[in-house]
Amino acid sequence: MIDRAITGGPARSETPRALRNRIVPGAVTAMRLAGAATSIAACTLGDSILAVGGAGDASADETSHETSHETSHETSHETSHETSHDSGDGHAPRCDAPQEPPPSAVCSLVVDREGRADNPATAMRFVDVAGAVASAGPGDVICLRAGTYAHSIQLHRGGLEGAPLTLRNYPGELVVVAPPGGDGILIELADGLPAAIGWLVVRGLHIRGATTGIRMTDAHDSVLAGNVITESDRSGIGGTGYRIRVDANTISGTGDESDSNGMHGINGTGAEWTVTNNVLNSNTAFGVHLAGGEFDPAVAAGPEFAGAARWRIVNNTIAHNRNRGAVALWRPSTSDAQIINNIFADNGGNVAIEDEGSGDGHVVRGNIFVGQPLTNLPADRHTADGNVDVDPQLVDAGAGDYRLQSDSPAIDAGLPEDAPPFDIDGRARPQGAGIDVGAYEHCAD
Ligand SMILES: [Ca+2]
Repeated sequence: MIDRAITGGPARSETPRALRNRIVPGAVTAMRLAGAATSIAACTLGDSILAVGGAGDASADETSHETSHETSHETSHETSHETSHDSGDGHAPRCDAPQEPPPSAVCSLVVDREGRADNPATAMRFVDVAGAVASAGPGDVICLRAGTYAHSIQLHRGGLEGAPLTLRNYPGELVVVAPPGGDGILIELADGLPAAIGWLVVRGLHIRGATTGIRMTDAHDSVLAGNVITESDRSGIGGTGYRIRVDANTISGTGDESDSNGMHGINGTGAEWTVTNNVLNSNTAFGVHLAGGEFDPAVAAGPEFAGAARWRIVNNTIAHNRNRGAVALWRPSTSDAQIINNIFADNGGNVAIEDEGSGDGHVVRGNIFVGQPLTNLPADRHTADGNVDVDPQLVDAGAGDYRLQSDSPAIDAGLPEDAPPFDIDGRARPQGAGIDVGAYEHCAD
């Protein structure tokens, strides 16, 4: 519900558009609170900067250049970090991860249960998430203030192309979603109906102990970025979707170790997912499970929400998953996967990329793997080159630090085509002489 005491700002209808012109997309991982330094100013996030985050965030339907959460960085919205990091003097971009934009440039709705005094004057304030979702529309950005939200959150309405609806943490704040039961975030138009919902962004949330961390039913053109999902009973991210971009998330500790199936980092059905810059570690089953299936109009809103065709799995680090390998390709309708520039380290199962009766057309290139063979895909169903069996020299994987040591063979060893322009921390790629393999771009500074 709206806290009417604080809604004295601009008329509701003016807010989203006004903000849209100022919003800087992304900056996501900054929310990994840790590394965010002090360079907000350097990023000059002024009114001149981009067209909405939205545009960028909606980019799941766009091309490869915006595979990063910092998307934005797309084309016409240039002004972001690229500029600030490359100061125009021709030097390589600096190592600094980008800073967050100020909340006033991001949030059009704020959920604040405590009545803080520093909420942006232009944002409508709510005391519960459901109230904010019910009032939000295309182009809106709902920011949750710090704290633990001990309930599931359902996004039952979508955005529009170029004007997505965003649910995210208040910039710089730690937001934990920890339902006592049920999914953390549920993206679903209505219960029980095969209906599509689209143009949504979920960003910068920590989701702990949910059934599935983020679950979708027939979602399309949506972005899940910069979230930290731990100890889901089932998968970290799962469901049916089309043109879903899963970028710069950390998903770990899913499932019950006694069950080797169904408890994956990412478990998706539907076409054209882009999975980039994620760290998927210590989950019970696979890191990424491509769950193809046949289209049934009684249960899916369209054929694009069935099968698992044309996924791009690029620059992820998938390690220490317990009972299964890094990636599974399930059923004949899983076809034409591109699996490029990933690190697969010491996962369970027999092979890193497991064929489970998949279709053909898969491309496996430029990956580093250790601890098990790369794949059991038949030669006539995939092409492979540039994959190397070597220890990637991670900083301290046992302690959850999957960055690269300074002598890692993954440094500058990646293939530039299709690599996301930013890494999991929002740092520009490449640093140094080339693209690194895995989720992190090594920084010499
Ligand atoms: Ca590099």
